[in-house]
Parts: sequence; C-alpha cells; structure tokens
Amino acid sequence: MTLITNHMPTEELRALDAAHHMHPFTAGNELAEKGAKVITRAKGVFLTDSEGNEILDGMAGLWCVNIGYGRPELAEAAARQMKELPYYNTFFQTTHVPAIALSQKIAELAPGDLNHVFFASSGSEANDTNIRLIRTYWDQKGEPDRKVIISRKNAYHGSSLGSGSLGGMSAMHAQGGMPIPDIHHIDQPHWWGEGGDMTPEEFGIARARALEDAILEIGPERVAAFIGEPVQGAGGVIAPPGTYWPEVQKIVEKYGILLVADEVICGFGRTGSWFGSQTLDIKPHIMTIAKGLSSGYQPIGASVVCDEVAGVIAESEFNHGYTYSGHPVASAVARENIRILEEENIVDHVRDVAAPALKEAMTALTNHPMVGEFSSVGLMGSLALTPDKDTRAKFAAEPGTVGFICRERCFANNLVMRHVGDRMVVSPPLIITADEIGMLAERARTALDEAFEIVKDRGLWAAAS
Ligand code: PXG
Repeated sequence: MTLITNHMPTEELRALDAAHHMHPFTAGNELAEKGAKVITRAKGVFLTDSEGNEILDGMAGLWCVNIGYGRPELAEAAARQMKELPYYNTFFQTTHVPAIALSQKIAELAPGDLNHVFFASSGSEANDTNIRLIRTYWDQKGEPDRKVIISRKNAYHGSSLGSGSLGGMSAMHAQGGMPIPDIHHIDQPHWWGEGGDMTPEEFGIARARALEDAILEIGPERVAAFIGEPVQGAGGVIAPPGTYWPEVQKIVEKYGILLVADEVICGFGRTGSWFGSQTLDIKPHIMTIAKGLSSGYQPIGASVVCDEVAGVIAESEFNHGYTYSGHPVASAVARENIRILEEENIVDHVRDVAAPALKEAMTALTNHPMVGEFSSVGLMGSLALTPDKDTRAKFAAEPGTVGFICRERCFANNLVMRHVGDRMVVSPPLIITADEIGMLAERARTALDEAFEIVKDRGLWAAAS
C-alpha cells in the first residue's frame, strides 16, 4: 500500500494525481503533462503549496471560504458532532438538532418571508431541487403548463443536468445532452461586453425587457419562474446596471411568475450584506445558497423558500431529497460558520472596510495599458482586459488567450486570480485586511506588467475588427 502524505516529493504527487484523479473543468491530458499545483495547507487568506510557496488566495477557494482558512472552531464543531451523531437522515418523519438549528438561523437571516429551508450538499443540487419545487408548486396550484424557467446566457447555476441546464454556459451545453427541456435563456446584462453605444442605464432596462419579450413569446401561461444570480459570478463578475433588477422585479410581478435569486456566491456577506438580494433590492420567492453557508468547510447547500411556495409544497408529499440533506456534521459546521460571521461582524467589515479598499486598490490598476475597468460589488470584482479602453474592444486573439496569460502570471507571483475569458476575477476571503488587499493589488500589477510583455511579444496586442 502506498502511504501518500504531504511530505512526498511534488513530482510523485503529481504523477499519482495524473494517473488516478479526474479533475473538474480540466483538459486531463494537458494537466497531466504540466502537473497540478499541490496545495498542502492554508491559513487566513494564504495557501501553502508543496513547494513551500505562500499564495494569496484572491478567490477564497472557489468563491467560498468566506471566514478564511484554518478556523479551529469549525473543526471542533465537526468533531463534536461526529462524536455525538455523525449521521442521521431527515427523511420519513425524522429530524435532528443540527438541521433544526441551522434552518432556524437561515430563516432568521434571510429577507422577507423566506422561512423554509430544503437542504442539499451543493449549489447544483439545490438548483435541481428548485426546478422540481417550482414545477411541483405550479402543478399543485392547478397550472401544470407552467414549466418554463427563464435564465440567462453566461449564467452559472451548477454542473448537474438540471442546474447546468439552468446555467447559460454554451461550452457546458455542448456536452452530455443539456439543456433539459423547458429552460429558456435570455441575454445577460453585461454592459461592458455587450452594451454597444447605450448608456449602462438604458442597457439595463433593455436587458430586463428581454425577460418580458421572452415571457410573451413563450406565452405567460407557460412560464414558471425566472432565475438569476444577483451579480453573475462565474460568468466574470457581471454587476448589472442599477436599472436592471428593479425592472426585472416589476416584470416578474406583472406576470406573477416566481423569482429565484441564486445566492450561491453572493450569499453570506460577499456583497456587503448577508445576501445579494438585499444589496440589490431583489425580492425572491426562493434563494439558492451554498459555498459561504459553511465557508466551504463542509459541502452543504439549500433552497430557501417563501411561505407561499412552501405552503403549497407542504400540501402533499414532495418526492425529492438527498441522503445528505441536512447532514448533521455539515449543518453543525455551517451553524458555527454563521456564528463567526455574526459575532465578528464580518459582513460589516466587508461593507465598511474591505470592499472600499478593494475598489480603491484595484481601480488604481485601470491606469495599466491593458486594463479597461474594475467593476465590483462588495468583495467580488473583475478587471476587464482590453486592447482599447475607449471602444471597450475585444482582443483579436481567441477570447481567454490574454486572460489565461495573465492568470498564469498571477500564479507565478503567488496570487490566485481566475480568468473568465479576458476578465480577471477576484473574490477573496471576507476577512481580508486592508494590508492584504494592498498586497493583492501589488501582485496583480506585477502580473499584469509581465503579461503585457508576453502579449506584445506574441503579437497579441491587437483588437478584434
Ligand atoms: N450557483 C452559482 C451562482 C454558483 O456560482 C453553483 C450554483 C453550483 O454550486 P456547486 O456547489 O454545485 O458547485 C455555483 C458554483 C468558478 C466556479 O470557477 C464557480 C462555481 C463552481 C465552480 C467553479 O467560477 N460556482
């Protein structure tokens, strides 16, 4: 038997990884040749890799480690719960204290009458739950024709068949038979990339009206719901113009359809409020949560449901659930995570300290020749890379070529920033200090300088015609 530990040489770990481990969203052969970066430990906002590098994690893992790495309280909560009751289910008329305590707390924090929680182990599962909840709701209301869920191109709602179909990622739809029927995608409110000559305000209204156009085209009696991330995350941190959500809200109300806010990234403080819906003044009937719910320390997600929808669903048996719905250890860890977020006023820290500091430090990068804008809401933001700031031009090269070069230079400078096409996204742990934000921006500038040289050397400094 091979005992595999942190102390093994990196090359051996990489070889074993390449031999046996299939990575998500990765070209396997390419990675096998290059070798994966092996992360061995983490504390606060810093990761350590197997070569001893200290890397500033500008992505909070995958947008999820809100309270930062290495909080022993969460480990203790997990150990305590594992000793007392490591597992029991919530099917067939049973329950347990961790699920009760967590659902009560979520209901207390969630806006409006979002008082009911259906647990899952991820955001994807929670969005699959939502599809079935929404369609079952309309069935039970006597409107079984209302099946169509409207979403947006370039949305991300997960990777399972249902949630991936809700999402609007064309590269995902190209594989494995997505989207499932009765999901309709409208254009996204991405002014920088698609706004043309309109002002952001005009464009926000226009893209909201695309929802009304779609409802009318499909037939209002067939439309069940609209789903959107308050601020699109995986799509490149697309903060919609201020006019967008108020207009969407009006349209949703006019046609009496359900509104789902996918808060998987925005929830639990990321935007400077507990939920993105509060920051953007959205009134959803259902919220999807995951990630920051446990700061990623345990896999857990949920659908948070309003009184009306939960009341209708409760009228008969809802034939849906996961073995790990409300898993006691995940629930106990999530509850402890929320205690820390509350007691350490981390959401206020985002709003009052970290978000303004990030905006200032990253906006200063817009004097770099390659950076067109920095757009952010709270502690999620993105830099637009462009060969021509005035026209917001795209690069002539395949989208993402320049972004990838920039991401590689970030890595080389011990900074994790992800690229989405040619936008560089940032979403650090919420506990990041002003000094650490300064370090983040400094490393980003060095990476941009190095990437700029490479871009010029390779003849990529050219706008698409
Ligand atoms: N909704 C949203 C808004 C998300 O961002 C999901 C649902 C799915 O959650 P799970 O827990 O099933 O992954 C997500 C996940 C990236 C990246 O690199 C983003 C996500 C996941 C993985 C990678 O941007 N978002």
